[in-house]
Amino acid sequence: MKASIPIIPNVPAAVRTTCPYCGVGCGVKATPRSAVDVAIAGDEAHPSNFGRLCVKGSALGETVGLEGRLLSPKLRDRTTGALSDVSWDDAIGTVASGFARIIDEHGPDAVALYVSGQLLTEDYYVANKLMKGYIGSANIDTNSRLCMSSSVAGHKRAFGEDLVPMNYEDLELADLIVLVGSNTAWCHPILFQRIIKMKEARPDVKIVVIDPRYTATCEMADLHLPLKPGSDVRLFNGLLAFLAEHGATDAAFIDAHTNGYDAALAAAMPADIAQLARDCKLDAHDLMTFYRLFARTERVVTVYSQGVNQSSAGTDKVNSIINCHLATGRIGKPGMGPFSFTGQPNAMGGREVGGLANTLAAHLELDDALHREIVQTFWHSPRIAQRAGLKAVDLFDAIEAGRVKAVWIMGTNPVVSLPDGDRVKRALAKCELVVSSDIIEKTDTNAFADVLLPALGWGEKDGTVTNSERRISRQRAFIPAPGHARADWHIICDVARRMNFDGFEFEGPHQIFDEHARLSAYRNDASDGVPRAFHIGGLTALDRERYDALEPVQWPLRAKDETGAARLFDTQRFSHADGRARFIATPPRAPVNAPDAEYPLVLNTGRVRDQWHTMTRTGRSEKLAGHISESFIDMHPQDALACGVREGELARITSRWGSMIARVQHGGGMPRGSVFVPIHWNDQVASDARAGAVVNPVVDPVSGEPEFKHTPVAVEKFHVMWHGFSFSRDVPALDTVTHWTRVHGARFVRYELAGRNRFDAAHGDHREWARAFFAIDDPHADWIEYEDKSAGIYRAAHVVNDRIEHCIFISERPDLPARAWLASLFSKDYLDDEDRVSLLLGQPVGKGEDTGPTVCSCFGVGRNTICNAIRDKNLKTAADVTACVKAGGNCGSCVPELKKLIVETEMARLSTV
Ligand SMILES: Nc1nc2c(c(=O)[nH]1)N[C@H]1C(S)=C(S)[C@@H](COP(=O)(O)OP(=O)(O)OC[C@H]3O[C@@H](n4cnc5c(=O)[nH]c(N)nc54)[C@H](O)[C@@H]3O)O[C@H]1N2
Ligand SMILES: Nc1nc2c(c(=O)[nH]1)N[C@H]1C(S)=C(S)[C@@H](COP(=O)(O)OP(=O)(O)OC[C@H]3O[C@@H](n4cnc5c(=O)[nH]c(N)nc54)[C@H](O)[C@@H]3O)O[C@H]1N2
Ligand code: SF4
Ligand SMILES: [Mo]
Repeated sequence: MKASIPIIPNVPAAVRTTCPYCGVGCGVKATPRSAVDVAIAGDEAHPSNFGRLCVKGSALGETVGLEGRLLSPKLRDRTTGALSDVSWDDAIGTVASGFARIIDEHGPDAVALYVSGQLLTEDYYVANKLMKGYIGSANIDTNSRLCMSSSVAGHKRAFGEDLVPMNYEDLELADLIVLVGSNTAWCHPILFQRIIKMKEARPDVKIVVIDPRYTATCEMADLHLPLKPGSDVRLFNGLLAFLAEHGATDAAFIDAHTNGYDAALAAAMPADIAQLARDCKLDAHDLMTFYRLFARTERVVTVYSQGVNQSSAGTDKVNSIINCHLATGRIGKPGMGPFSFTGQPNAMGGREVGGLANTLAAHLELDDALHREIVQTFWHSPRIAQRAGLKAVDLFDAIEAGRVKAVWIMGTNPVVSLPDGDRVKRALAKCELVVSSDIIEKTDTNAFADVLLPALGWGEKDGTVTNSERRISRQRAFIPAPGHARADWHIICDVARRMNFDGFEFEGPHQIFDEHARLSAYRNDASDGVPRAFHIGGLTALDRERYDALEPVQWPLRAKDETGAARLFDTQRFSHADGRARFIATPPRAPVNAPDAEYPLVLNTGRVRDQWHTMTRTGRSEKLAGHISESFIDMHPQDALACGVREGELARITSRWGSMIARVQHGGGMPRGSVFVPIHWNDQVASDARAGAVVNPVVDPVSGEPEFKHTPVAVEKFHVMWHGFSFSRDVPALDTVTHWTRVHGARFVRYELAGRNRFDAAHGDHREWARAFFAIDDPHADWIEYEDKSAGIYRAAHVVNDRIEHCIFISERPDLPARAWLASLFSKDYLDDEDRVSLLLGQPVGKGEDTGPTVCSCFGVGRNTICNAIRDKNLKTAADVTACVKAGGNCGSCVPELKKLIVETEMARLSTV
């Protein structure tokens, strides 16, 4: 019988807050049991998720610990490179005087802020105010440039303002959902589940996925169009021409509410369908099926994400999609419209405050004198930036060229996330003053910082975020501020005040939010200002208490008695001065860099299910590490053959800009000619796996968004003589290892290892090498060891007082044993005889079969367990699998993978009968 859990008196109440990861913006209930132990549940009352959380959200409790946190301000000694703790006073003084000196000597454009869609709206608002209204430069850009800027530019061209007209409910009201360049199943999991649920209730609803890869999202699709990378504009131009030709357009809507239709149609060039299909590398029949479906279905939602935005034709891709909705008048009504899914939790909030280098604040524009006058008058600021600042990629070029001499980076990790990442390193190394506000001390970017400022993290800070459907939600603090960390808005205001700027006397985020809300309403009409849809006048004058109690609410919300608009454009009035939307002519362009003989493959980069960006938070969860624990290069088996690499081996991927190393795999549904690499692994967690180092720095000419999905590359075998892995309680000495990846465990750290030289020759006495590797002093330690020199196998476990402390497995072949049972030994207080025999044999004895890599992270169910159950119990549906082995029964993120395993197991069965 299990021991009963002691009941803690005065259990604290759950705090209702918002998930800090994706733009779905799910409500979370957090119940702190101690400063580092928090129970997490979905908030049933939140209208984005109604109580559900995906696997990353569910694992939030594992990421609030203080390990690795930056807890006090630090300055770097430039000669020794050493960091030392300093007081806040010194740190703020160093930043303020450094910025002031450079501004004095070189003008305001010699300094810059590089901020993030993960800042809260209040942080973002004051950063933008400081730069544009007080320093007087627009050199503030954000990682949203890498993320949604093509959508911003596309919306502004079409609608006259950056507006997402939609509502999540529209996904449930649609009869056709087109997902373009969006791996919704992995990147917006809760919206994907809402779509699945709806499809279960209404099986006639059709789902079309347009993505070169066969992703987890495709498991639910009626039709997958694996288009040639970069050919989306052709595909949607073809659709526009088809709609026109087949009388499926809404002439009355086009006449009354739009401009530019004829020019857009002419540029769409009614193409010969067979030729069009060849240009998009699609089956002509499939293409026609999609066109007919779109033409005949009134309620269509077209969702788009990074396969659209992150392209040298990103803005045109966006407009080619919007053109089809305008042509059919399918916008502003329930269940239809173009829907840009935002990536980061506060991508939208950043756009509201105008955090991009070419926008102002409150949806006002930098390049218009009246707009500038409105903002400057409202701020009473000494100056206002007169022209657009440098966009992210240009900004780092200017840093490298020495034109920008000081940069303050907040809440983003550009060494990992910008394209041509090695150039970003060179730029930061040359920069006179690099300041970084982060929650984590050791990041690839912080390695270049002169000043480190400790920010409060999720759970510790207060403010608001806006999700993909314009819904503003509160993030609320539920654990005390650790160490000397301060809220981002607080740090920014401290620096601004030290620079002698007024206008930064805020007592709390509620006052900043109030100013932001008042600016949205200020001169927001044609009489003495500029009318704009972004208006949250109804949220002004909230005192701390009412701000704290703010319920999730959608904008616009012009007056206090309003409830917020579910949908925009319901009056068919757009934000251009004449009230009409614009068709934009989008003549197709090929991606800037095409594959050639030297770099014959196209590199596509993106996300995996259980990691968030540069892994500073999700990388700390053992549960999340189980799904995919190493970076990989996904490619078609025939391409692999042509490159001389095999599944499971290490390969190097090289472009004209840089290279990285990862393990080859075939499971990701890659078409011929493309390879896919995840964006997450970086120098903190792997020796050489930064995808950004390989990516070309080409940008979209309108939005400045990088072409992350299309870099010509070559793949070659990365020769190693041995493979291995180690488990230890501390970080081992990695200098004798050629390639490594760190995998986080709650009670251990695991390294996947590989070496270039023959293990025997290079490492002499194996025990001595292992002792040095783990820095074990005790020469009389208890070792369990096995060695087979002829087969190049070495296994050793170091045991202290019967407890395992370290172990290492080396082999000349990549046929190493499963890791899960070894990990479980690190939770034991002593090893029994069976464990010791298992360690010697290199496989678990009497422990049952290896469960395989984790598929269901919530219940820790492995692939082998699932496949065995499918085969032995003849399971046919994901629900059968859940009933049998629990997988998929909590957050549901793995349901698409369960479906895939059912098909694969059935195929394997058929091939053996
Ligand atoms: N698990 C997880 N979820 C996340 C994040 C995370 O880090 N991890 N990050 C969040 C953020 S900030 C963002 S921006 C979103 C991104 O969410 P998504 O955009 O869904 O994610 P990506 O994996 O970047 O890319 C989407 C798809 O675009 C496809 N693609 C590549 N080239 C083309 C093309 O030319 N045309 C088309 N049609 N498709 C193409 C890729 O194959 C890929 O499957 O995810 C958010 N959610
Ligand atoms: N190759 C390739 N590159 C890409 C993409 C791609 O698809 N392919 N996608 C791009 C996209 S869409 C995005 S959004 C970016 C994301 O890229 P980044 O923004 O660089 O990635 P994150 O890991 O989210 O970085 C957030 C940083 O902020 C810190 N942090 C967390 N909370 C706080 C806080 O409250 N305050 C402060 N000050 N810091 C905090 C974290 O520790 C971390 O260092 O990557 C882009 N880069
Ligand atoms: S879908 Fe997942 S990651 Fe995105 S907000 Fe919801 S719980 Fe967080
Ligand atoms: Mo993003």
